[in-house]
Amino acid sequence: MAFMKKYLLPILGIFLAYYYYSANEEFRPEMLRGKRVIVTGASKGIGREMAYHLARMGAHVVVTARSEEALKKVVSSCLELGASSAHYVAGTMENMTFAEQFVAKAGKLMGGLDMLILNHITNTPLTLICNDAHLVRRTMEVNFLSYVVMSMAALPMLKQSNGSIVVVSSIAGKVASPLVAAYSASKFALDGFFSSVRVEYSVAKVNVSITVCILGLIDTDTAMTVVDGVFNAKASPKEECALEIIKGGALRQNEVYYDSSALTPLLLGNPGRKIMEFFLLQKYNMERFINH
Ligand code: NAP
Ligand code: 4JX
Repeated sequence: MAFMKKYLLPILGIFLAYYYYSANEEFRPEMLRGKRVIVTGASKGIGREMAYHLARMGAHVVVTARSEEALKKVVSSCLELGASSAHYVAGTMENMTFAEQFVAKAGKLMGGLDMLILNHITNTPLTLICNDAHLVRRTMEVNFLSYVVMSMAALPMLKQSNGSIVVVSSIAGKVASPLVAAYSASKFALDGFFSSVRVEYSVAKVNVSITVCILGLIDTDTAMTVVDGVFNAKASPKEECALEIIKGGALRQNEVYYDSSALTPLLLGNPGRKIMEFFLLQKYNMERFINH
């Protein structure tokens, strides 16, 4: 009890105060004006809505996905909406060489990079796990490994601009989720990788923010088709969801929660994890790995 009073309560207070004040910073759409932004998985759904918001805010955008025809339409709508510039590069994120070269191409098209929004996923059915290890491999490669490859390729440009990496994840990347085991694994992997890298950047004073976005069910055409008759709950609107992701990235927040239930950020915020991360970091001799 005395331990709780002396240590745990003050630490909890500090964390709560930190979150209260960091959440109160104001977002202004002008923050994105003239910024150079990549959006993956932008031929439809949340990715396309993010491209449209960014266009209205006057950003430069490069979008990617596999369907060239859909991307052409997204680019022309972005130009109509007010984008400073808009380009597309079509290709599949199953191919890591494409993922790497895409970032370089996008950087050339925009003359640098301020924000990398990683959003694409491979097609995901709702199904019990079976002996299809190929689906698990493809899911890990497209949903996780290509994100790693792209963030590595983008890092030199992001360091130069003090930019941001935004990773679109899911409640399925925080809690057990039946019928989407491989998808859930890929989203947990994103949390593990990008949360660890965030700590490294903060110790090494790399001024590149990493925002992981934890989304509940969103009303995209894909999601509504896949969950039809299997999962009955309210889906949140993709337009607002897209805006919340951009806001979180622009404000350099560590995490964004967007769900129909206001309880979700409270239940998944996990102060215990943050406290453990803080204390464990004190035990590492990170100095050995930092170039001065
Ligand atoms: P969506 O509408 O199905 O869009 C997926 C995008 O990824 C499309 O642009 C698709 O375009 C692209 N894509 C698919 N396979 C690809 C591949 N092999 N290589 C490159 N691009 C590929 O998805 P969404 O519902 O908007 O979801 C977007 C993000 O939000 C995902 O990260 C998802 O996990 C997350 N999320 C969604 C929900 C939800 O309920 N919708 C909930 C939580 C989290 P092409 O087919 O043209 O390639
Ligand atoms: C069913 C359900 C219920 C997700 C987050 C989620 C994705 C998955 C599975 C959606 C797009 C899709 C196909 C809840 N959540 C979710 N799903 N919370 O990330 N779902 C479906 C639906 C990939 O492509 C509460």
